[in-house]
Amino acid sequence: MNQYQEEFQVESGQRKVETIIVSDIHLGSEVARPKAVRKVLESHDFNRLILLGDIFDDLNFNRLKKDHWNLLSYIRKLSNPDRNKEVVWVEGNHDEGLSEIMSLMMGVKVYDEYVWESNGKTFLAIHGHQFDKFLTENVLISNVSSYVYDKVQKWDSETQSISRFIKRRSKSWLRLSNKVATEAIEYARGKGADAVICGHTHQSISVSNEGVAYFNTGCWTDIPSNYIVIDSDGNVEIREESPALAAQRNAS
Ligand SMILES: [Mn+2]
Repeated sequence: MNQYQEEFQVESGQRKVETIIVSDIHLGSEVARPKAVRKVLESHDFNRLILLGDIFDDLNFNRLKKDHWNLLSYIRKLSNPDRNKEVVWVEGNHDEGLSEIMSLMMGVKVYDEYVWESNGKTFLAIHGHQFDKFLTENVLISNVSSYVYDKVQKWDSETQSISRFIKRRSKSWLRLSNKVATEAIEYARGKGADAVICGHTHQSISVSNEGVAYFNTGCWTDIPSNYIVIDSDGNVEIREESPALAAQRNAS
């Protein structure tokens, strides 16, 4: 069985997990992939959904297309108390200020950071821009560089090889990714957490340092996109969307 078949089998039946975490969907931007996000959510049976920030790209709701609203309405349905699912929104730097209004509209609780326990382990979810004050303003999220990156991603939408190359080779991106990891681990240690989960850097990685584990969800603007699942034993896994899903990129 090759990797494609394995992934496909997972997709064809719902996978049972305790928690699923997605971040950096950037609804409203040209490179958002709301249909793909919805498909991944639908392929899992979960008790808790954590939207780990930058679900929106900015405050301009006019940029939201039909598919973008569809994802929001799907999330609203998930948060219905009858569904018995906990839906948590952790604010990112792009959706700061928006989350409150969306929480009223969608019945989702909004947090700066969110702590929970699973199988005796303490988990902390925080978007990650808090560990990136200088770089946020000057490199990744600066209007010019994110505008340029956005355009490159759009133009490069067929393979995304150029965007991925830029991300892998960019020294500032690597610095950002490492800085957020290091500071998040220190912050989590101070809070007595065993594991910390961030988004923000768009780079899915996992590292650990002296008993504290760090995981980054990656993002939903690159192909293939990444997300995190945590099972009831507290095992954390960074997953990549299946090739079948990624192949539908043009449709989403
Ligand atoms: Mn961010």
